[in-house]
Amino acid sequence: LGQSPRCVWFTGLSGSGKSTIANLVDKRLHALGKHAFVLDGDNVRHGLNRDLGFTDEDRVENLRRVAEVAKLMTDAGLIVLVSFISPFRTERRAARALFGEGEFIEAFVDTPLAVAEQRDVKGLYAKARRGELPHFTGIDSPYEAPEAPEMRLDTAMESPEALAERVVRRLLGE
Ligand code: GGZ
Repeated sequence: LGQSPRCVWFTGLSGSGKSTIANLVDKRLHALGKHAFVLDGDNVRHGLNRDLGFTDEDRVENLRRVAEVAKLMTDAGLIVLVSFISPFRTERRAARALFGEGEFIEAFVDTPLAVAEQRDVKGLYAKARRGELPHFTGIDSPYEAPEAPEMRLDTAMESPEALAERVVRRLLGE
């Protein structure tokens, strides 16, 4: 394949732009002939993790399984782009521990709550504020920001395309 297997672990609030950036990285890698795969709520929470919700306990189990699947995928030689809120430091650290030195890239999609809530593309923040979505991250469930991520992606400063390009360059070792 001529590629180093890696796990890029995107973390950030709902609506921060994780999946947008991960999907752009995926497209760009495919165009370059690299084999990548996006793991996100859409393809994991509806299948493998359909038994899990959004309590702290369920998120911990969600992320444990996602990390194990990501590890299997890198064992198969893929570049895995993981896109989950992953709000807890402990679970992100546990995910990292499955991978070898340099294989795990934590990418903090740093969009402040006020900005994500202002965008509210899916209307989920409004619902959460009305009390219709309990345990919503940033509203009544915590988000622990990474302290030393390999990459900090500031969506207020750069476009999703520019941020995705930075991730691709890092993956290709440029
Ligand atoms: C946070 C929730 C919740 C609650 C449903 N809290 O913007 P989205 O819709 O597409 O992304 C969010 C997604 C978060 O799932 P994750 O698997 O990434 O979370 S975690 O890593 O914490 O396990 C949101 C939707 O699911 N969603 N209810 N209560 N986000």
